This record gives sequence, structure tokens and C-alpha cells, in this order.
Amino acid sequence: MSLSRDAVAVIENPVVVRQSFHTEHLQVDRVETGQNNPTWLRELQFLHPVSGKVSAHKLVRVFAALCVLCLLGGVVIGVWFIVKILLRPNSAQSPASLGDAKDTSFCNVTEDISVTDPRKVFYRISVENSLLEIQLEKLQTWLPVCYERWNSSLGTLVCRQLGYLRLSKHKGVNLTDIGPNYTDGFVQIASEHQSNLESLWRFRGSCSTGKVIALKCFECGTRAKLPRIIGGVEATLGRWPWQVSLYYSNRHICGGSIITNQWIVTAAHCVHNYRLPQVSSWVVYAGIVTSNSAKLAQYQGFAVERIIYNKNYNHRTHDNDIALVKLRTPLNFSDTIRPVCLPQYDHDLPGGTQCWISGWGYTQPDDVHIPEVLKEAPVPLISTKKCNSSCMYNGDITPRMLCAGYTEGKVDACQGDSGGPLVCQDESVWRLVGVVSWGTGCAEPNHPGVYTKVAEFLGWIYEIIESY
Ligand code: 4AZ
Repeated sequence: MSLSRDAVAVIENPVVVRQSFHTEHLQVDRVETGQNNPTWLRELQFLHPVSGKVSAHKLVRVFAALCVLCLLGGVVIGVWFIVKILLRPNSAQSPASLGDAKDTSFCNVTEDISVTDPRKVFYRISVENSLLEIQLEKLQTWLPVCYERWNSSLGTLVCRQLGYLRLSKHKGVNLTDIGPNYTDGFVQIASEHQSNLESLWRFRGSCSTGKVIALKCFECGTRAKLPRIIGGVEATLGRWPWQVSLYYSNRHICGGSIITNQWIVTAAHCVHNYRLPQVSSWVVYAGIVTSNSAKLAQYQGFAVERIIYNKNYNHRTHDNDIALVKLRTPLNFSDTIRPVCLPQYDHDLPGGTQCWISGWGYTQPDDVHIPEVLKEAPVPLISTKKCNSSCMYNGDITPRMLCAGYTEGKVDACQGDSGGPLVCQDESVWRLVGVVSWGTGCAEPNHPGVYTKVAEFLGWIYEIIESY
């Protein structure tokens, strides 16, 4: 991750005006006085090519003419300078631009914070009593779901809508046990076959089974209450418990994120060049913040069983830059090793949403320096409209990518952070919204980090995890 050096304000280079006399175009004849003349005089003698004899009077006139010319030139340059300074935007007043080597003021595309939510049905699980609650399109209230025609496959689908990988537990709870909070009616599962989950739910005034659904989904996206460094950029153990380091031949190559006890999400470009049969050269380190070989020798790395990168990955455009790594043995979850949640279906976060990146990537854009300790930084999402504008990536951002960072640069992911997480906290859980993918340089103005948009790959992730 790159936190670029706070450079001092750079004043724009004035154009260096070189005044040169192109004597080579002018014939300098041999003059009798030739070799003994001082240089300046020799150069002036071309002005009198016929005789080569220069009277003092003429010399004074030429000299005076030159002085006038110089004076005029000076005045013109001075006026040009003043006009340029007056026309410049007042960047010194903006603290964000203090360290900018490049002017970002031309890139004032306003952030589009409104996102249209395509969802018609909303789901939540009550923290108090684990009841599944549904909000149907035109109704404002959250309703419990009648335990009729319910099964575990439906439970898995509901959990996945919410960004949880799978269902952990489900049961029917007696209406008499849930208290007086639910008086507005129920949601019931339609008796006729439905092709999608959204059209399955019906409003009912009563629930004939006398039972409603309670569920628990696979737990993810939480962290233990651990101490942290205030104001620091070095992460403490347990702050990003899903972060892993992917080692290839004893070298840190990329980051990754734990999503189940056997699966890691990373970038396709991290693993694309090292396909089979070198799977055995990969080792995954989890539950660490210090990533140097000496320290890691104390930890047990996890061997890799399989690497699957998205077959639509395009190494030229960076499109579909996502891969899954399966571990040979499952991880034991603890305070320092935990999975992150996936994004909810159809739920785009607006530009400006504060998210976080973490990784062991380069800490200076121009310096091949890998930090020992995991670094973290907050980065706001940037809407694709803004990121695709001509002042940023000019149309290179596909619907499977998203941008995060700052117009003025300075904080960004960099080489070595690739494959690692961009996480955003949503409804109290942390979700893997992006995977560090690419960008023009690191922390450059108008070139924020580009991330694989995980929400576009939910179906692919579930499919792979179920089939391998
Ligand atoms: C890389 O080379 C890389 N500034 C990763 C992220 C970014 C640039 C390059 C974003 O892996």
C-alpha cells in the first residue's frame, strides 16, 4: 500500500527562455584582426562582412540595439509570467493539493452519490431473536416469515442474498414465544413454483402453522475486540483477520481474503502466470501481520490444493481479475483468523462510502520497499461514472471493476497489495467489496486504485465452492 511522501508544493516550471544567437547561419569571415580579437568582438564582426573594419561608432549603435532588444525581451517574459500566475487556480489554499506535483483541479467531476436500488424484497435477521424478517416492496414494515413450505435450500439462498456463504442453522419458532412485536402480518412462501427468490413471498394476515422461521447464517465479517494503534497506519493482529499473504517459492506475491475455512479470494493476475503444476510452490499465511521469512518460519503456512482463476480474466484489460485458492487443510477460526462476508446481492454502495484497504505492498510509489508489518488505509469508493471520466480512466473501467481512493492521490494500494481486500462495513459486518487489481502507478493524482467488483462474481464464487 502506498502512502506517498508528503512532497512540498511544487511551483510549476517556468518555460526556460533560451536566447541564442545562431551564429552558424551567419558567415563569419576571416578578419585581419581575427585571432587576436576578443570573442565577443569576433562575433560582432559578421555585421560588417565587407570590410571587416568596425568603427567605434557603429559598435556603440549595435550594442545599444542589443540592449534595447534584451530589455524588450525581459518585459515580454515578465508580462507572460504575471499573466500565468494570475490565471492559475489558487491551489495553495487547498490542503489536499499541497503535495500535488500535478494539478487535479481540471478533474472536477461531481461524485454521483445516488444509486438506484434494484431490489424489490429486503431481508434481515433479527439480532435479538434470529427471526428472518422480510420487507416486501410496497410495505414499510418488517414481517416475520411463516414456517410453511420452508426448507434448507431456501435458507441458503436467503443467507447468500445477505452476503453470507451458507446457512448454519434454521428452525421454526412458536408464535407464542416471540412476544408482542409482530402484529402487522406475515410473509408466506407461495405454493406455486417460482423461478426466482424475489417472487416467492406473499403477504398474509395470519400464519396457520403457528410458527415462524429463525435462522443463522455462516458467521463472517466480524473482528474480536483487540487493541489497536490510534492514528497509526500499521495494522494490529486481528484487525483484518481475513487478510492472508500468498507466498510463492518463499516470497510474498499477493494478498488474499479468507471467505470460508478452505477458500481464499485473490486476483487472477496474482496466480495466472503460475498455473499448474506449481500449485505446491504456493503457501498461504493467515493470522499474521508481520510478513518476513524469518518471522514466518515460526508460523505454519497452509498448503494449496487448487487454484482457480476466472476464465474470462483478460490480462490486457484486467477485466474479471478474480481467482479462488483452495487450501489443503481447513483453517481453524480464531480471534486472528476469520472470514470476511461477501457483498449483498444487488446492493451497490454509493461513491464516497468509506472503505479500507490492507496489504504488504510497496509503501512508496517509486521505491521497491515491502513493509514488514501489514499496512491499512481508509479509501472512499469513487463512482464508476467519475472514474471512467476523461480525467481519470477514460472508459477503461468495466462493470466488473470499481474504483476507490482520492482524486489527489497520496493513499492507494500498490504492487504487492494485489489480490488483497477492499472491505466496507455494512450493517455491522465487514464485506469484501473489492479485490486489489490495478491502477496507473500508485497514489497518483486522478488515478485511483482499481478493484475487482466482488458483487459481480457472487454466482461464480458459489458455483466454484460447491463444485470443488
Ligand atoms: C500492481 O502492480 C498494482 N495503484 C496494484 C494496485 C495498483 C497499481 C498496481 C493501484 O499489482
